[in-house]
Amino acid sequence: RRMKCKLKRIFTLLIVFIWLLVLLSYFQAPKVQKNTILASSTLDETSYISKTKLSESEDPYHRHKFNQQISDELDSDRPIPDTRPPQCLEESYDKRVSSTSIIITFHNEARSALLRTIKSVLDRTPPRLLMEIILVDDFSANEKDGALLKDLPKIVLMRNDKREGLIRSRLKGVSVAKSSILTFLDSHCEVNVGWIEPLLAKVEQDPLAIASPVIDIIKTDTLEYKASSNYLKGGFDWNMHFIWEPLLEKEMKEQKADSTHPISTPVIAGGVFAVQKQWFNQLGQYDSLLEIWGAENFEISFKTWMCGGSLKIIPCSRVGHIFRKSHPYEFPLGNGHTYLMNVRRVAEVWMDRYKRIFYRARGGNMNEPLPRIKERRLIRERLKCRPFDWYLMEVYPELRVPNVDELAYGEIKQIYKGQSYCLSESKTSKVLAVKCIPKDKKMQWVMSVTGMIQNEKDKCLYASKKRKRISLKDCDNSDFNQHWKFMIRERLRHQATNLCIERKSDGSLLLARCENFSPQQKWSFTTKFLF
Ligand code: LR7
Ligand code: MN
Repeated sequence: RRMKCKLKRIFTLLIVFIWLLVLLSYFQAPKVQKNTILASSTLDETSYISKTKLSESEDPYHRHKFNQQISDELDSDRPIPDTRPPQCLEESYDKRVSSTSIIITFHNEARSALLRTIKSVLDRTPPRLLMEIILVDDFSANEKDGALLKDLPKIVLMRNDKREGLIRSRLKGVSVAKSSILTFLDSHCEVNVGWIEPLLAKVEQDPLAIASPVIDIIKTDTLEYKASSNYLKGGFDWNMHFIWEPLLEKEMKEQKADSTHPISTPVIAGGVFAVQKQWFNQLGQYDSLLEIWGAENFEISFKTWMCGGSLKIIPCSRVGHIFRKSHPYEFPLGNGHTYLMNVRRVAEVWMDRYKRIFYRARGGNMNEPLPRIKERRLIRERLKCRPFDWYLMEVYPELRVPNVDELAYGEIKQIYKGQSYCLSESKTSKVLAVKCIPKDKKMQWVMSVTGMIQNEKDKCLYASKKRKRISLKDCDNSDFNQHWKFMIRERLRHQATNLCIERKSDGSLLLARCENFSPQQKWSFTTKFLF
């Protein structure tokens, strides 16, 4: 009996021991990876990011123009909200679509942001669709920003031995890409669930299409991931700045009926898109003499449409992008000069006589020679591309094409204590300064070279010498009370009285003595021509 008792005790001990072993091995086991391709990485993320962490007194926006503090604290594989329209979840894509080479160029990117971009791709791209991630380090100050990432799965790392800018860096990536489909990404993105399938499906089924996702917003200050509107497309103003355009009413209806439907866009934002390599090559890739940043999105957009292709925004594909208020890096030849030369190269090849509208808006030296521009024109001939006229009529009919006798047009806007006020015709046919509504018809004005300021209903801004109120009258060029002059420091002067338009706090407008620095007298047009 004693024997039996002893055996029982040994037996219990043994069970406890086994239990302990099981528990121990559970805690020691490596955490299960979400995506099997990540398992082979040897990167120590914490030390990678902490090597470039902010010093105590440093402004978190100083280096990257977004909140680096918060970026560094976020998990590299943080969850983000699925921002696709619900209808997208019912879509299915051909299982046979080809894989893609993803090209990411970067120059002095925040390590945490770059890593999150790559991890989001590895986490949310089916391995069979991901051939490789080509990282092109555009001569970042710290070589290790890129070098330490080279052991992550599927990475192909390249580095420039001098600063090339994003355009030549992307071309360098393209030159080694193994897949037949290229996908470009900025270095501070987070791709969302299901992002790649609809992009690849689109360019596979329509090889002359370029497919862009909806670009969601990762906020500058909080890095919160937010859905952006499903009802926008890309466009430009005559200063050749990229803008987001609301959809036309009939396009809106189409989207509301089927929220998975690709949206035709006159221009792509430029950073995130998929394209067949063969089509990209046929189109002459990018102009390799575009420097640093800018205008390559216009080049690829204009020629894609004009040479027989199309640009689509795919609402079921979502990619977040950190938006910043200014460039976080230097332009060796200056930001303004670089952008001007880039746009000129594109305008001289693709925009025909419409390039003059840009030149009138931009001013500056338009005579600096553009090397090797002839080669770029040959592409247009070889592909027998359509004229820019056609593009404006068929692809971007909502873009207003100004006349040569216009001095300025668009909204007449004043920014006062952070609030924007625009001149607008009121219900009782008066003019008031009210909160701006972009593209609102009542707020659109055209100023002619003779100084008349006219609205869409052919009424002109008027003031009488006696009553100092601003009102509207039928336009009459011989009425001197309808003549205005745009003065330095952006004041609008009434020619008959030499007084300036001033906004009162109730929104009414009066003529007052012109003051050099009165913010209530400062007005700007959306687009203003210099000659
Ligand atoms: O000299 C440089 N070398 C680089 O490698 C300058 C930049 N870069 C890299 C940079 O690290 C980044 O990864 O190039 C990428 C794009 O540069 P950004 O992020 O400064 O550009 P952006 O987001 O301000 O601007 C948009 O327009 C550009 C015009 O040249 C490019 O097309 C960007 O890709 C494009 N970004 C997007 O379309 C994302 C959506 C934003 C919008 C609208
Ligand atoms: Mn960017």
